[in-house]
Amino acid sequence: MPMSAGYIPFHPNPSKPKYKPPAGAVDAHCHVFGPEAKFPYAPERKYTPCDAPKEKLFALRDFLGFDKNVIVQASCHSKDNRAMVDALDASKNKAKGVAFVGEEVTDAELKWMDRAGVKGVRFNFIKRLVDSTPRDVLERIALRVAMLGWHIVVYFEQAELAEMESFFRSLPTTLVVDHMACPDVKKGVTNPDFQRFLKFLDARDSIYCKVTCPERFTVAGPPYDDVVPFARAIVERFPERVLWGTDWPHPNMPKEAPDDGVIVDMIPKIAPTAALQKALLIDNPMRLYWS
Ligand code: 0GY
Repeated sequence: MPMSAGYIPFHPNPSKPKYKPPAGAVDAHCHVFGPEAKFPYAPERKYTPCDAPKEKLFALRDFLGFDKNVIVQASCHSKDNRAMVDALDASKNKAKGVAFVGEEVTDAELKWMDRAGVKGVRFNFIKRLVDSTPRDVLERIALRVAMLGWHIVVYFEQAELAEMESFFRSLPTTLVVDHMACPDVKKGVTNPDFQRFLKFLDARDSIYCKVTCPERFTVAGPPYDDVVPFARAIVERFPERVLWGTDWPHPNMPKEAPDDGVIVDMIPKIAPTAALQKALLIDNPMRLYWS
């Protein structure tokens, strides 16, 4: 299958970051796509990406100065988690995973993923990426994965928080919010949606937040300084509950492929001290994914 019209492949030649991550640093949000010949994309997908296989991900990890990855199942593979699990198996314990499942998933499949290093499931509420799943189905999945000690990653937009908040609070596991719940950077950090999101994080200490995807939210473009105040506000207020990731291979970018070296060079702007960087890149992801 050809890529979706207008789909922009990942950057062919990212720059070497000036920032050197501490030894053992984790890229806690990235994906593998295909290769399609071995792991076909799901029939119900909303886009067809370019292949982004595990070998490329591991080479980028080393080039950027990271030690480990958390590989998140993307919607183009839907509930077929084989490409992600294959990458975990090949990683020599340097990658853990987040799966996407339906309630038809069997206990044997959950056990297979658990053994491979899957630590969570993703509930994706972004309408352009997935069809919606009824909440009672999600609740049943949540109970099953809670028994495995997994967590739930939620991908949603801040404007929807008011409507979703009580559902999120009812879930029985640690939550991890993807991409700061997509802040509208034009509105500034004082806008009510972002402030409500901070309160949501405040209310329960078992909610983590990924300070990821500046390339998706920026208006100014690289080096994405307009996103820094949002990420930094979260890192400084919740240092023990933040995660960082590249989001490689950056699916569905509207204009250009981001340079991963530039994204890494944001780290000292959003986490200005060595202690914050250690929490963001090592302590927090190790606690969630490797302990
Ligand atoms: C991301 C974001 C996107 C895609 C997916 O599941 C997905 O296909 O996550 C997106 O297009 O916003 O997490 O990389």
